[in-house]
Amino acid sequence: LDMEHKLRRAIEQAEFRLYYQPKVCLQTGTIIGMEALIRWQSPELGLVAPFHFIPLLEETGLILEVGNWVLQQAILDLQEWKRQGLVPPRVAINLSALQLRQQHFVQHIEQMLQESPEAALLDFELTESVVIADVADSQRKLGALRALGLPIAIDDFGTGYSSLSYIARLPLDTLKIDRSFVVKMTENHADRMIVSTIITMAHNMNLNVVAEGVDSTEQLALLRELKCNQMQGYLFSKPVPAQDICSLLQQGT
Ligand code: G
Ligand code: G
Ligand code: NA
Ligand code: MN
Repeated sequence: LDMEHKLRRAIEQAEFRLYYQPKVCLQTGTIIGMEALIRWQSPELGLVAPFHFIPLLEETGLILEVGNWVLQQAILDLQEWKRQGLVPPRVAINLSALQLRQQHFVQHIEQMLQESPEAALLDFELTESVVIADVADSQRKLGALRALGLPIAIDDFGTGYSSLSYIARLPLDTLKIDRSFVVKMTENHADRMIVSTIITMAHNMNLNVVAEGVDSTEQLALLRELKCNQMQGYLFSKPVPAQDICSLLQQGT
């Protein structure tokens, strides 16, 4: 079976799983959000990371179907956490270009909000390339999503080739500093300057700023010094299945 057939079968057989990685406030140490990260539990290949299948889902358009599953599953998980008496924080959903470009994407989200109040706890992460591909369309749709109360983050910030003038004009809430800068920040002056500059710029633009891929206490200390707002990374937790989030959320309350 070629990869596309395997992925079509994975959809039919419900082989996708949603993992969650907490985002932590650097001032209080509490969990203030989680990123939903898809995995493929393949009978032949084991647990497959998105890097190996998202590009093909995007090329084939199957990402629309899988993206809808991600949205529905996140809502089901939020409902289950609430049923257990937990107070879940916001769940960030990664959006591919094809998803945002759908004509009725905003209406689809509006409908989800009407059907399940938990949808109000979603927010969205988009890469620079996704929003820059059609600035007018992004401006309209991101504005509409924010008007519905759903925050927007730019993911992997600093790695794209986008014009800052576009980024500055988009309706946004958060910049996520790409892991590649954070990882080298404590050893490399240039990377430290990039991280520091992104944090300052975010604050000047009234945006929240999250450091991705934080995996050492040295990085954490430096990010605190630089007044970064939040961190996400293995230092606090790797991405875990929905049921494993419960103990993390209980510790946090
Ligand atoms: O979990 P991991 O670090 O391997 O994820 C790598 C990347 O895969 C993420 O940064 C994100 O861009 C992408 N990704 C993860 N989950 C999803 C998803 O549900 N939808 C889309 N479109 N991309 C995702
Ligand atoms: O959406 P995005 O591609 O930025 O997803 C973040 C990816 O980075 C996820 O696939 C996640 O598994 C991974 N990740 C998160 N924290 C860390 C970390 O501290 N170290 C490393 N190496 N990877 C991380
Ligand atoms: Na992301
Ligand atoms: Mn990212």
